[in-house]
Amino acid sequence: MSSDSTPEPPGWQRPGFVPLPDYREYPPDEMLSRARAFHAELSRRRTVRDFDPRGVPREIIEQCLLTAGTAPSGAHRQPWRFVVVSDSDIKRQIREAAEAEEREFYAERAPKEWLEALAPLGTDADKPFLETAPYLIAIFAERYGVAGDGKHLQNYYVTESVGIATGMLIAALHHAGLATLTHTPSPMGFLNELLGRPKNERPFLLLVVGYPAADARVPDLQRKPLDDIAAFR
Ligand code: IYR
Repeated sequence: MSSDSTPEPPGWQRPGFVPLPDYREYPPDEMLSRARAFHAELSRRRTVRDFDPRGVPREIIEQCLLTAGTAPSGAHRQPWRFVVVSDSDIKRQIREAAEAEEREFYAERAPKEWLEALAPLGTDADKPFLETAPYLIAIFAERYGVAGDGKHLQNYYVTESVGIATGMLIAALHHAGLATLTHTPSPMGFLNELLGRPKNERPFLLLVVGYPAADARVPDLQRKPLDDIAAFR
């Protein structure tokens, strides 16, 4: 590409086209049983707030991150960045910073209506799981890329792309047999500082990952039936 054209990410090469690799078509009855089995599998996922301190082999996390990285993204810019924290010092610092924000949230910032909406979940400003769980995955959204010559490179549909990748990560971790908690201390700019991330990366959420505590309890929630979440026209 000539130098006056739009900047491209380092190492970027315009891809050629190839025949769709490895698509698998199943007979409709098999599709239905696969769809049912996948729903049954993901139905068992519950957000957990009490974690066991047992460690989890890093390779499992790496595999799940590779799955997250298969998400579609705007212009295939893959604007997700995952920072996996297992170091207990860094976890403690994250807990301290998150709890400072949360104390303000629960005591001052949160409107009454929001606190009422949260009441059934039993959450409060104490976040011991940020130290108990073996892994915190800080997910960042790369707002723009930086080309080799330092020029900013526009990313597209960043929030959508990172949201999709995060959903796939949660599904992958669940499928592997791990529990997760999507935690969104707000604001969470402290993550850039503690994890040394550049300013083109916006903290998206903090995923807490590990085994559930043996005595973990979860609210007895119901999921909306199909008619409430979907329409066919
Ligand atoms: N970030 C706070 C509050 C909170 C907000 C929502 I929306 C939740 O679904 C759960 C918690 C906290 O983590 O406690």
